[in-house]
Amino acid sequence: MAETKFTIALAGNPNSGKTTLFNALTGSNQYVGNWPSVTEEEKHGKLKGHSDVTIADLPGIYSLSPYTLEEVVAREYLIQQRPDAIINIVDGTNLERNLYLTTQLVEMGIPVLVAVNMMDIVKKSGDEINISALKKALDCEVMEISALKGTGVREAAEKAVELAKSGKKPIPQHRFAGSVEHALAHIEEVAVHGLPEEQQRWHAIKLFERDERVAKQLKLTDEQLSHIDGDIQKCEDELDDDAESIITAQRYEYITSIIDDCIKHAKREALSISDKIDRVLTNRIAALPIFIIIMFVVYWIAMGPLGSFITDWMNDVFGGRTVLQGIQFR
Ligand code: BGO
Repeated sequence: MAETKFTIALAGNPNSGKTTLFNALTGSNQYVGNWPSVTEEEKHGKLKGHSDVTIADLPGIYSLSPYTLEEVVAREYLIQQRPDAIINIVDGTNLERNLYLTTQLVEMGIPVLVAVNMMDIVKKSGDEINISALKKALDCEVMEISALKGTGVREAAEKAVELAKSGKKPIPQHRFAGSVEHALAHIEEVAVHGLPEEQQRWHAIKLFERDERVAKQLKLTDEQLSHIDGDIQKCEDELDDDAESIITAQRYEYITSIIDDCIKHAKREALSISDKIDRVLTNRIAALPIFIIIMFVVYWIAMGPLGSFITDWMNDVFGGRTVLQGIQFR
């Protein structure tokens, strides 16, 4: 009997450490080609110790919108090929930016393991990432790794294999604000109810964002399109923004709440003396009174007995009188 094959896609932002992780997972066991119809490099490799598991290295991307070649290639692969699991590598030193892609990947109905990379740097800085809180907030597996040092990589790979082989099709749990959910529910009913349940939400969100590629792929009728447009328009009027911006803003609100709950930043080094002085002198309320006091002290010194003494001394020592007389005789 032929062995069942599994595929795990590796997705992440540029510079998140994807290449380093791909090399650590596959060793020299890789082959390189081009993605269909484009010259974008396609890399695959067998997972070390698992001859039945292939790792597909997707292009580095920030989101799954249809605007760049890399994003189109990555999302077409995820929609059409539907890998058995996704390892989403995120840069732990820059979680806020990296989680934007994560929130979209977990909507695809494919099991996701978030590998929080660069943990060697995070730990050195004293910051703390609460992995179990992150797991709960994202509703997917989360593990910490350092692709460069090799720590946690094997454990993360084994967990991803377990997810891939489980055959589970996760139903996305995160919800947007009420009026968006209302529109999404209508869109699901009108346009995507024929798709497998776990794929409906991602497609409905893309249709809400007026993603033309997805509308074309689903071969929607004019009647369906105008029905959907009515739902989107209603929501846009209510929230006074365009649909794509509504989704983006609400994703960032969600990410901000995750960051607040899951990251504890270390107290940064004590301020230097000059920083402390700057803080007082440039304080919004205290700065003007301090300036007036300093000017008064300068005036008092210049005009009082101390001022006269200093002026006399300057004249005697540096010949001020001679200089002044010289000027008068000219
Ligand atoms: C350079 N920890 C640390 N400290 N660094 C890591 C880790 C980690 O866990 N993982 C990756 N890096 P890519 P993409 C570099 O190349 O895999 C580093 O774009 C340098 N190069 O070593 O390329 C990794 O594929 C000179 O750093 O990411 C690499 O996703 C000086 O993160 C960078 C400093 O990794 C990006 C770093 C000439």
